[in-house]
Amino acid sequence: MSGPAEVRCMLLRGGTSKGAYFLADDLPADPAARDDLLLRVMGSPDPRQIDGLGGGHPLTSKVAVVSVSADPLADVDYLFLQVSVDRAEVSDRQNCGNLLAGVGPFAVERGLVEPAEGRTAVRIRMVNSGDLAVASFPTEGGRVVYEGSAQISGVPGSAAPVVIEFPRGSGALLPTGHARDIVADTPVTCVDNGMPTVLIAASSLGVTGYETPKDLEEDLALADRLREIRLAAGKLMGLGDVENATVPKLTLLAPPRDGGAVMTRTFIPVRCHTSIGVLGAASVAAGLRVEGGVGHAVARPPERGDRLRIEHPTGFLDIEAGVDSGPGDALPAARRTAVVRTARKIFDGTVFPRPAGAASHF
Ligand code: NQM
Repeated sequence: MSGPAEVRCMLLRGGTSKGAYFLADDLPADPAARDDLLLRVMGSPDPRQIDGLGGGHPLTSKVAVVSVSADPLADVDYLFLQVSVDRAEVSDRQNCGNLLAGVGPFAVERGLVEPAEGRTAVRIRMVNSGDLAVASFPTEGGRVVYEGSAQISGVPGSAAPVVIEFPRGSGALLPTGHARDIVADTPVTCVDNGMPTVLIAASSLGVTGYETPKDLEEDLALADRLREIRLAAGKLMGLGDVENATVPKLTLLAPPRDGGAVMTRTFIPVRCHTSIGVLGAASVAAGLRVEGGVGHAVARPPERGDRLRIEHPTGFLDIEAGVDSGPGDALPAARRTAVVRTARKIFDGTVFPRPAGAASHF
């Protein structure tokens, strides 16, 4: 499959991820041709992605495709694509709330959205799920302001805050219809507040939940158990066969250590996240509020208000996630979610993909 020999591309850090951002018009319209091109742009499949833009980890092997939206409720459409590092696979089966932080700035940079003086709000339709988000960030003199004093764990220094709000999503908060299920002999809560996630008490897997991501990744017995849980939970959640899918994520829960509501270790779904995804955190936060869920015995969410702090391997993520418990036996539903992220333009230019048909040894 051949494609363009060069493509206009912007690299941005979005939250705790880094990705290549494209205008949809700059990529092939045919999804198979587009995905083939993106694999060659990122340097996949190769554990080091040495011949492309990817950084050798799922968190740095991401793509955002942005276009003007036909939806009257949105300014732009954002399609997220996870480019596998060591397999020739590109997946559109999940959203990414971290790359989402760069979508508004990118839309202004490319002239899709007119910036306001002071602050610009961009309404974004997340094509992967059909859900909406509104991102607002500082703009001055027609330009995006990236410098600022907001700090997020997992990113050195500070930058301008990008405030992201998610109205109530279209899907069910509890996709299995239960607050708790037993999957592969393990109690779990399957939750989806923007990211299908399986919550598991770390103690029920024989780990503390305070281990480093590296130590957890090296625990092969744990990896087998998590795989078994993921495959079974995926079916129960209506996701079908998730053997090669990037969802559901699995989040191990432990009591908080630093004044937050809960400590987490999240598998995405094989590598262990160095922090936590935005929508992953939204799902954890909502899941902790579910009466009878596995989080109840482990977490200490504040009694009042929607805001809570999720601890993770490199710090914490503060998030507001409201859940309505629903009358009688009705299942709880997510109300609104909001989070602060930062983003930064790293380069803007032309990327030269590896030629089509070049053999890979991996
Ligand atoms: O949950 C990683 C990330 C993500 C996804 C992953 C994300 C989110 O941290 O919204 O952003 O879960 O694969 O970028």
